[in-house]
Amino acid sequence: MEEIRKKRIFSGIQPTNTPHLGNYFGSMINWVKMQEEYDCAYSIVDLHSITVRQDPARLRRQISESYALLIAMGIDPEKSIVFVQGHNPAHAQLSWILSCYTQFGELSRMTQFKDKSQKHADNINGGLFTYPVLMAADILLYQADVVPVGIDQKQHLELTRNIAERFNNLYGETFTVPEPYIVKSTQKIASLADPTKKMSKSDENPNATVTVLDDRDTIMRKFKRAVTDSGSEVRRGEGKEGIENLMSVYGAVTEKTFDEIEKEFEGKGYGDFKAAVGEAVADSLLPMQERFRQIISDKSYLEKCMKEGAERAYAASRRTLQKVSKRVGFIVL
Ligand code: ATP
Ligand code: LTN
Repeated sequence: MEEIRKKRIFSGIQPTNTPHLGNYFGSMINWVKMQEEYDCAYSIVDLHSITVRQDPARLRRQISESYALLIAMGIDPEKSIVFVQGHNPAHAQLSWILSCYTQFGELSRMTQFKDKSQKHADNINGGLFTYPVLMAADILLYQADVVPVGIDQKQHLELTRNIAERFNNLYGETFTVPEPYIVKSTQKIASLADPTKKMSKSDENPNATVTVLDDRDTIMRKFKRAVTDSGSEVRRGEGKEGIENLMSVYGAVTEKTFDEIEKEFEGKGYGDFKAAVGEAVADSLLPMQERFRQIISDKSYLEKCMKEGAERAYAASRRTLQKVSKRVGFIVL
């Protein structure tokens, strides 16, 4: 009997800084859960990160730390393919090919490009512009069915689908057309300093983000200072984006619904609620932080995992690259 192929999951994170609660609850927590049912591949996307200037020594450290964090979060490197994007040259190769099947106009419409070129006006480089094509290559190389991400990546996923469909129409079925997997309640965790903005790794205000490696005191202090409205009731509503954001975080940690949270904090003020969110977050991150410290201090284990991950990633993507190369008319040796 033919074995039924498990669905393939692919996702990535940039090693630009320590992951924050937005990355964790918006996306990475689903990476861990999905391992049970699917064939997963997860990548530290170092090539993407240099679209913004990085300090080399710091970037190297961030790549190792991000990789160690994935394992500490519960991603099993024996079960899933965990690798550093730059360790598999097929990503850059497929990206070049796909860039010839992506229109200038399509890339000009990408909001992340527009945002980042405003933010880094002195360095609007070609990589920043073609960033989404590399992301499409990441996903399509592994024939991914589903891509768990936050809402900010939805537009890039749509472009990926368009590129895949265009290529398939021109050359016959080559790529699986992927679906995004976005969990509504945590699709956009907001900055603690400005609830109208998303929590972002590149935010310069340290009080805007809680990273998954922050200690308990820091977490408590940041939640205490989180910007909310001048009211006092813990509930959703117009002008209460700050409180709603904290409710999303609390809900993600405790698996409680908004209704349950409103009931739990009836008659209590923002101070009590913020302290409860801080405690719950700190408690939930503690086991991961302990595992992280063990893994990051074991350099040979990390290197072994990275090497095996790179080999498995290459093996899993080789056929797609060969197929694409043949279809466009290259000679494959
Ligand atoms: P940067 O600020 O450097 O662009 P980032 O904080 O957006 O980084 P990424 O590495 O680009 O982080 O994203 C990793 C994953 O986390 C993606 O799936 C992204 O959609 C998700 N994500 C990022 N920020 C948030 C957020 N505030 N809420 C929910 N998901 C998020
Ligand atoms: N572009 C994403 C990171 C990323 C990604 C991917 C996510 C690069 N390649 C492939 C999912 C699948 C970001 O900026 N958050």
